[in-house]
Amino acid sequence: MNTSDLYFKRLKETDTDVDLILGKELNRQQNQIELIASENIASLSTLNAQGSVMTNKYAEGYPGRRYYGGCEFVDEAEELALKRVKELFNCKFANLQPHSGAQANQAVFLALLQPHDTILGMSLASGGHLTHGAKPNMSGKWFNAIQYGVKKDGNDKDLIDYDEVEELAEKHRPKMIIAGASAYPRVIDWKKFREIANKIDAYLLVDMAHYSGLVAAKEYPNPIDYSDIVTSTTHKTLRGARSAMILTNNEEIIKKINSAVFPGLQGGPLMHVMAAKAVTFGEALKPEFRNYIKNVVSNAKILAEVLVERGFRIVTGGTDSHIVWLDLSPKNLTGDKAEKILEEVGIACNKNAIPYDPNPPKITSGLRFGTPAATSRGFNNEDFRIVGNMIGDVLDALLENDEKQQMVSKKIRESVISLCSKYPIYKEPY
Ligand code: DSN
Repeated sequence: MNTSDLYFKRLKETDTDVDLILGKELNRQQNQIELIASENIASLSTLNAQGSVMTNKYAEGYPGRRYYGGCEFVDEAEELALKRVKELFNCKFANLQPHSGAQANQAVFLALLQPHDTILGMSLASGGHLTHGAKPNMSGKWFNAIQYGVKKDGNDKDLIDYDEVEELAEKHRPKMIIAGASAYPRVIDWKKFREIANKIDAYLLVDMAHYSGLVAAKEYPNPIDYSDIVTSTTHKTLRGARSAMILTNNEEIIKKINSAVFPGLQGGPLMHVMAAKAVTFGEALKPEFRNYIKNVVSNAKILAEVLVERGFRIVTGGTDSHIVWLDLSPKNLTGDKAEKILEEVGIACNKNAIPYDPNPPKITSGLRFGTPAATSRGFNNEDFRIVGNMIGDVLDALLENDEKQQMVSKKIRESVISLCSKYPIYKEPY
């Protein structure tokens, strides 16, 4: 494939440096198997909208209430995106202006909390997210952040410890409980979280960033009826524009959220991204999206199955989603080494701590895999069986001598390129 032909002709003519960099990135995406659970491949229509004339427009404010003239068409884009997202997630109100998931969560904090309030979220070490109260993040610095985790052993090993959530909630009486995660592959019991929040009269924020595509496809429970606020990115399983959203059914809360997003936290919304989000939601409303998500989940189940056959342990024992959380400790391997060797053969993933990991976060004993991106380009169950065995071969070779290891890596690199060539990430220029 001549990669630079896939870019706008003008860029190729006017800035060969950037065109070259973009071409290299396209080649990387084409020739690597992308297993980073938070990444996906946006459609050409999304890329068109996100690279459109709406990048030129300032539109501080909300549709019909802007601080600039000339907003009639960006208003149309935002209204359309709002209409579609409400239909998709069956909710009454939405704010689509946050630029990222972290900013969406910050806007919720600004709207509903005061500095030093107590919040209760899942710890990073148990598969939670940085913005749910981790120490280095604003959520952990500005609030009294208490963290819950997963069970250490027993039949429920690795599953969210709802008893602990309840005990911590009753002890610390947080103003907000946060549910949602970054590595947790199982269905989260939103109703249980609601019951706990009700006991102490706390807000319940659900950050469904990882699961929102599955929710849209009705393959994962919709948290909207159980939570006060739902946040999400729009580019993970939802496969769309790189951005975020806030949803609620509560009119008083949306008023506070709207003021918190603008003028509280942000200035001009990115209206080209708004147009692209309208495209994203339109695509997710189509029946084909549901089939896509079913394939994402069944591919993840196959990947987990093969990795177990190859002697690894899967954290939580399996998956209900797009995530496969691998425990490397049965083979005495570490996440940093495994991530690096997989990248060398063209398989992209990320090292990830496992619950109660004895290794520090920069090393870890685990890897996180996800199936959304490879499924978008067409990988099926059989392909994921092959991918699982490739991972097994490469990681097993780490236990062999250098010569054997290099031989296996070379062979797998060739197989990765050959598999990738069957599935172009974009089939036509944009
Ligand atoms: N960085 C994202 C992830 O990989 O899950 C979450 O923000």
